[in-house]
Amino acid sequence: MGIEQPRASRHDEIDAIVESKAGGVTPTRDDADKYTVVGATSRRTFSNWLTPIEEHFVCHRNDMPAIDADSWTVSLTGEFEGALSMAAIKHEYPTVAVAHTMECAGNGRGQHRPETGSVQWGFEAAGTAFWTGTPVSTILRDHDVDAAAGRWLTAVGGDPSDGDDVFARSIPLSKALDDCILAYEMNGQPLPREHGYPVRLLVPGWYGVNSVKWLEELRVMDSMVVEGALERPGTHADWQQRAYRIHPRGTEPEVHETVETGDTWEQLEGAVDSPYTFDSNVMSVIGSPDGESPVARSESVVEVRGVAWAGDDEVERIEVSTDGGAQWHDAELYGPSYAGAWRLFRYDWRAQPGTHTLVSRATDELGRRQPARISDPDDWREALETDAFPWNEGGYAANAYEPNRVEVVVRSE
Ligand SMILES: Nc1nc2c(c(=O)[nH]1)N[C@H]1C(S)=C(S)[C@@H](COP(=O)(O)O)O[C@H]1N2
Ligand SMILES: [Mo]
Repeated sequence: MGIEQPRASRHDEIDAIVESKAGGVTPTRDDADKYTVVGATSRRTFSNWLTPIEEHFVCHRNDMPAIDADSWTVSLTGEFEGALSMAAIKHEYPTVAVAHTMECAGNGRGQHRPETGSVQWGFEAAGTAFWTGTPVSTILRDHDVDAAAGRWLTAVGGDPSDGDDVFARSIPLSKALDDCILAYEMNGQPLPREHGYPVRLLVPGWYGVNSVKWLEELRVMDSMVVEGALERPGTHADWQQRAYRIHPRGTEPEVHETVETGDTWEQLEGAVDSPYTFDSNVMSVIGSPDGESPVARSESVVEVRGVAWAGDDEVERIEVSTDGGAQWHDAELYGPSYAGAWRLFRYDWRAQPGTHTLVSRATDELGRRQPARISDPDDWREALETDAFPWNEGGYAANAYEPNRVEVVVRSE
């Protein structure tokens, strides 16, 4: 199967992206040699609300398609029919912009012990951008799609696989109607090729994998994508039903046609076995101080600054510890507040000379707090009750705070 094979061409692609992004991103380790993966070079990316394109991570599996936007169409299939040209997408519908914190579902995978294989991300696979495009809801209304409860929207990417797998992802139609867009600009620039030019689905607050790049087809169905669901050759359900599922070691996720909740954490708490990676789990990263160089004590009060997000839920509380998690202090959330995008936080730290371990932990509006660590592989069942995120075979959706700690040296002068 395609998604298991190494891909030699990825190195050239990564080099070109690193060059175009002027060093704001750095390749991430992928021993299996499959993915085009670059992440934020510096922790400082997480001390700003807006992530410049140059610092925004990239993640995909196949070679980027070379698309002629003038002749590109997005076909509408299943419960509706038609094809949208780029001109139609841009000019026949309202233009909106949404803020979205894109986080790879594999962010934090590299913190699993033992390692889980695949891309060893730390915390660098996250970024917040403004995405400009057309609301999916207006397109669906224009095509008289019956928004019956329980339906699904499947998005198919135009990236050519070196195997026979099709890159297809499904989201509940209710989410698509709520706030999803077909995005053709990122931070006011035409969508860069590596981010999905000329158009991608953008699913605010949900893990990056749901935001299908190089969008080629939108399909409305009564079920999410399963094998044989699409009218095209190849395997259809690898990316929805097999990869990007959260499950213990040695288990095969069961295929579901539908699930009752798109909330990843609710699934983890038992609503669905082998949860799907839909909305992002509550998470935070300190951006500054970055631990790269000592902090001068003469600054006396050091502002600890970072970002916190909770998928399409709100961040309610953010705490900072300067002693590795023994004592916690409430920090302040401030700055822009958009559904689906992270918040800035700050904490005034009266720093004493010495070496300190800084950590942050966020709690969302539903009372879910980042766990301290990732569990041992065999502790799947009791993980969440013991302040641990369940080690899972694919290394998905990890949001533990201890692995993201930063060691900061404070000089005495
Ligand atoms: N067509 C297509 N879309 C895709 C992917 C892909 O491999 N093919 N990768 C997904 C994954 S895993 C992530 S994390 C996001 C990353 O988006 P970015 O590269 O713009 O940051 O794109 C998603 N969309
Ligand atoms: Mo991803």
